[in-house]
Amino acid sequence: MSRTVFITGATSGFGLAATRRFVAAGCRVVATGRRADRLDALVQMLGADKVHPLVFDMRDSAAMDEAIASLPEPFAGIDVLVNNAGLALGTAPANHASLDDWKVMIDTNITGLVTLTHRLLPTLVERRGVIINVSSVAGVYPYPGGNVYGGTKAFVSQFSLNLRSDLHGTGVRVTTIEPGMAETEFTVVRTHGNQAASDALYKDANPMSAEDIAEQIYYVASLPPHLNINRLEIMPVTQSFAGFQVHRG
Ligand code: NDP
Ligand code: 8X3
Repeated sequence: MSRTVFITGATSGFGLAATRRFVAAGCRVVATGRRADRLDALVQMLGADKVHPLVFDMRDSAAMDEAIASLPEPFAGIDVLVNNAGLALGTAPANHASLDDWKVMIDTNITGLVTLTHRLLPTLVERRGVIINVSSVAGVYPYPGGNVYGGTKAFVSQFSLNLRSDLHGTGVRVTTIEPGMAETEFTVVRTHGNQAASDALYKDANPMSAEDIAEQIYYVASLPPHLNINRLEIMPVTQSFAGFQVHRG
């Protein structure tokens, strides 16, 4: 597969693993994130002809525009957009949560994602491309402390379905990937840097790995052009559902 894939959040977790997976399959990757040193290391590892780094914050639309405008050939012709950059902040119930945390999640997971999608849609339509949006089971199933994070991911899932409707007839494919528990830097970020809490969460849980999700992203992107997976929900075997809660008294 020789296509150009634009992957947001390529400095860690799913995005990093997906970058490696697509390059292994012969693709070029535009790899984005805020941590320039990590993107530089990716370029060193995989080659400047394979990976083009773009350093920008998803919440800064001017920086995003400038970065996209700077893309050299052949990285400018985007065939696949993987909207992966995102985060959860906090696990407190809504009445104790930080409003600042909520705004960062909304600005990154929603506003950043739709801004980038809007910017790249003309190219994606022209090239009959693929859009893969990384949502979450948290956008499908409620859980205590999921409040705004789950809300942002519900937005991502519904936005994806609506994109499919609007892009009807263009040949552009749109898929939402909705992962459950996967061990990345996600929980360290969610807990504002608490590595011990992250280790405790995943200990003996046999969670999914970044590579597990990268493989699904690659699978979706490499389907024959007449097939569209609308949503792909995936969990580790060790994770399932708990029931409703009832408060008495
Ligand atoms: P990581 O924390 O390992 O990676 C997150 C990536 O997003 C990093 O590359 C980070 O780059 C980037 N990112 C975050 N905020 C910004 C920003 N403001 N601007 C630019 N880039 C940003 O987590 P995951 O790999 O697990 O998460 C990837 C996606 O998967 C997220 O959308 C997450 O919500 C989702 N997800 C994760 C699950 C899990 O259990 N791990 C399950 C379901 C969904 P940098 O910090 O360098 O900017
Ligand atoms: C992250 C998955 O289950 O931790 O999106 O909310 S979960």
